[in-house]
Amino acid sequence: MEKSLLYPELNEFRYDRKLDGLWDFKFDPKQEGNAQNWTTGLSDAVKMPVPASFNDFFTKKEEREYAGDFWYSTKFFVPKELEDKQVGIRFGAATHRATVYVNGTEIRSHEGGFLPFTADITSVAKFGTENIVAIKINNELHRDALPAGDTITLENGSKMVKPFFDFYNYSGLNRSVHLVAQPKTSVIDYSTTFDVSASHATVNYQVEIEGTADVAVKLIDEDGNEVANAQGAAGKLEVDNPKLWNVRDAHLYTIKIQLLQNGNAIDEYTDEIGLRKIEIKGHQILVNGKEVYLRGFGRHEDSIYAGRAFDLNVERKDVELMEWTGANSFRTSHYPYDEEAYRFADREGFMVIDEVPAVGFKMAAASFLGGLDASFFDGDWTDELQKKHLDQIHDMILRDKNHPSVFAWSLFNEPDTSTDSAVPYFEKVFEDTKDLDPQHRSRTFTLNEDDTFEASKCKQFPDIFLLNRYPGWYHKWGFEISDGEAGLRREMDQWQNSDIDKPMIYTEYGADTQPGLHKLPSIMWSEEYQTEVLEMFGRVFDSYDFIRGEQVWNFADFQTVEGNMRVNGNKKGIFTRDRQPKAAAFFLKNRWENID
Ligand code: CKU
Repeated sequence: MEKSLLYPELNEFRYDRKLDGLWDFKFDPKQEGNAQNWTTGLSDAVKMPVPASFNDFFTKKEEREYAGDFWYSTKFFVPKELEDKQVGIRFGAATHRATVYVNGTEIRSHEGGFLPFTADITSVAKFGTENIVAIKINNELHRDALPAGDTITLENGSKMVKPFFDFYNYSGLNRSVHLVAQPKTSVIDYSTTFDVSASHATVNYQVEIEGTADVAVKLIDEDGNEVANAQGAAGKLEVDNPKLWNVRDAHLYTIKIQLLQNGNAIDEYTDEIGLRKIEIKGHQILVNGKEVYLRGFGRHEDSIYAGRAFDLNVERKDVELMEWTGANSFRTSHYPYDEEAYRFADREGFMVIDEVPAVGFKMAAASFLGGLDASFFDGDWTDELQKKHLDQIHDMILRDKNHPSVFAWSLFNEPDTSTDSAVPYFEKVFEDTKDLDPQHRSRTFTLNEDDTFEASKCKQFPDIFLLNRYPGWYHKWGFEISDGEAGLRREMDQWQNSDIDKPMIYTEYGADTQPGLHKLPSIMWSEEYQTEVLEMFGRVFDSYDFIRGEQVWNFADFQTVEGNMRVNGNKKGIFTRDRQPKAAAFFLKNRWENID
């Protein structure tokens, strides 16, 4: 559980410098790194770009598929000016667990491959000279860890991961590494809530400080004008005629938090926030009192060469393509994304469902990928898993709570909710997380195909229903699709006739499609068939008023484990892995541009 996850910032009081570039890299299959002092640097290392997943750079299969410990190391310079500050190295993501050493001293460990953490190096840093950081990472999968899976040992001694989920276990330093410094008395966190009307907005803020200082807060509009200010660690900023953050029509304000001692500024932190009111009223999702219907995608952080590495170029292209289709939303399936993705979404006015990496909590999903058949929540690993799960929900909310784009927290993807053993686990997760977000956004999770209206024991928990459904693909496929539609309508009728008065968003539906495969009449895997599946779902969505959004699976083709269900990855992309449109992209664009 982190205390502070503010995004790094460079200003008069704070320091931020990326340590990205080519680092030394070495596998440690015999776990000899510590004994051989790899903590002070790696000999016989290969060069590895940061940020990147190591996997796809290699040509040897045992290297690409490597599971176990591996190390990165680099030298870095710490300027003398930082001597009186709190100095740290902030890792955006180390997948999945890591221990950091600086100048040979162990600093800290962290588990959770999709969230940042900072190693405080104040006491070991050498100022005005070169330092060395080494990080030992482990990418194994286990049932008591997020995302869930197994790690097996083959007869030849190689370890291998068996994910219970459908995305490749891309590993390494997947996001930027920053050398950061801030004053010893400094802002470590802040949060905001809003009271909003057309003519006035109140921003209620709260600032957390390390140490003691006076606090002054300013709100600045996009033209650089100060529109409100207040004093104190908690207070209100009053804004007349605010420019509200609206869906696909974003306006941002800069919040500037200043710490003072004896009237002198000693720290400053600025961030961009959006003033908006999100409400869930019956079946409706309202933003600033206006009904919103979500159109968009489940996505992955996935691209060629660097795997799961965050790449601003890829993100820029994805945003362009999402906007071209007329999308207004996406889900960060199946893990929290790089902070830059949310900053971009804030700016562009996307509605984001932010998902924790609680994926693979279902044995049937594992069995689909070649495995097992039992209820996940009957296992003896759930206590340990739940601790990590709660920890990562905490950190995701701490990190992302000030983004106007984030409108809901997805606390699981497709857990097995069909047995009573799931209920106590869900009760605790929902109870323990209810006050983490000062804005009290909706908390939810996606319901798998098997977790129908009748079967799911956990329908009482989410504030919004997220449904993943695959008629037309995993069942009732091809010429049987008309029965698939009939079955889907029967299920939707049950939801409609129930007294559950909440919105429903389809967060997955789709069909694997080989780009360039055309067939008349259609056949599964052809571009024509993908469009027919989406047309079928569109007809169903348009028939039920409680369905308040559609996020197709998936934005782009992405890499998965190899297996007899996948041809070089999951091909349900509306775009190819290199971001070119399949025929379905034009269908969706036409549909979404005509939905209000
Ligand atoms: C998607 C069994 C359904 C699993 N669901 C989750 C997602 O991660 C997968 O990629 C379906 C699919 O295409 O199978």
